[in-house]
Amino acid sequence: MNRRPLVEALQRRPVSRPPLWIMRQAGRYLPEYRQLRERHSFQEAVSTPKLAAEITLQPIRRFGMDGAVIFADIMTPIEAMGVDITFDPGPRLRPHTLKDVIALGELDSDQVGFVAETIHLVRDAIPEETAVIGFAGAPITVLAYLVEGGGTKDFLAFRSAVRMDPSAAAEALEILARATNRYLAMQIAAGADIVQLFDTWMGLLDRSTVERLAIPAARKSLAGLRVPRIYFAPGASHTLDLQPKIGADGYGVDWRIPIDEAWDRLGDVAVQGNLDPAVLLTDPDTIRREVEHLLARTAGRSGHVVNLGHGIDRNTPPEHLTALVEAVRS
Ligand code: 1CP
Repeated sequence: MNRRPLVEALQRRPVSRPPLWIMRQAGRYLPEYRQLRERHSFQEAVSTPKLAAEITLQPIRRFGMDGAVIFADIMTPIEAMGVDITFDPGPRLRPHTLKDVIALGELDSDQVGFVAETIHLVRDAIPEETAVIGFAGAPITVLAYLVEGGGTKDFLAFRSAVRMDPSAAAEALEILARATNRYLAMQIAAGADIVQLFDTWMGLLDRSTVERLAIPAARKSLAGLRVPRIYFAPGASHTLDLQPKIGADGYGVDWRIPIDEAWDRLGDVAVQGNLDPAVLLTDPDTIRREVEHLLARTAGRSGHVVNLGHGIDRNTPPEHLTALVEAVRS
């Protein structure tokens, strides 16, 4: 018996209204987050369960979303595997060869025990009907950061490394997929009701590489996990027909193509997202109009989760998110 609307929607069961959460809902657009970050570094906040839980709860208190996404980063398990990482504001690390990545070995779940502890604290503090959302980075996206040593414009070093030695890339992805699967299983054991795999940079790749490398790695990351699983790759409309091979329950879509068209390409699955984050930089009237358009395009389909087509922009006025939540619920 699970009465959490977000879980029900991802299982494509009837819900009275589409559930809603927002990618990056815990973070820099909230004054209470910025205030806490004046006293604590990003990594201190992530690795201290009381602080991470407090940040996770901030948007829930203000807006009452249907899901609370645990405050951590896609590179958190990689740090736990012994890689030195700093954040400025994105991850910065020594550039790794594919061989270096293969040598990382296994993730020891005890090294990310603070994430489990954060999940316990969040579960105890949120309403019964609110879902706890666990997450991880997809192997190809995490590999992109490892090879580049941080975020770059086009990830050319990563793309050329994959072109040069696809079999070493496959081996590195195998290592990362195993760690990701173990990390997500640990979050589910701690109480995560759903999990999302973020594949932010998959869309940089050609279809053939996606099919041969990115999709099998994402599939292995989600295999055997017994809660609803969402896969999200922005900028990847050219791969929507391939993505169902990952075997997720729901798929996030960005704002570049209409949600009903994306849904038709994905097939018989739940679908999340599609609102342009730029909409939240406009005004309440525009936000209401865009929400009406979105809901009109998904009317009659089961398994719709309202969300943005990528993370919320840090310059978003919090009142605009209130307008979005009210528009969805009215
Ligand atoms: O205070 C700060 O300056 C830290 C900024 C920040 C935050 C709030 C970073 C560094 N990570 C996070 C938290 C985070 N990251 C969450 C949990 C909070 C929530 O969603 O509410 C999640 C799910 C992520 C996931 C993440 N990290 C992704 C995938 C999602 C996406 O936006 O595409 C990616 C690509 C990252 C890498 C990363 N970490 C941080 C930044 C600023 C970035 C991206 C920029 C870069 O590539 O340099």
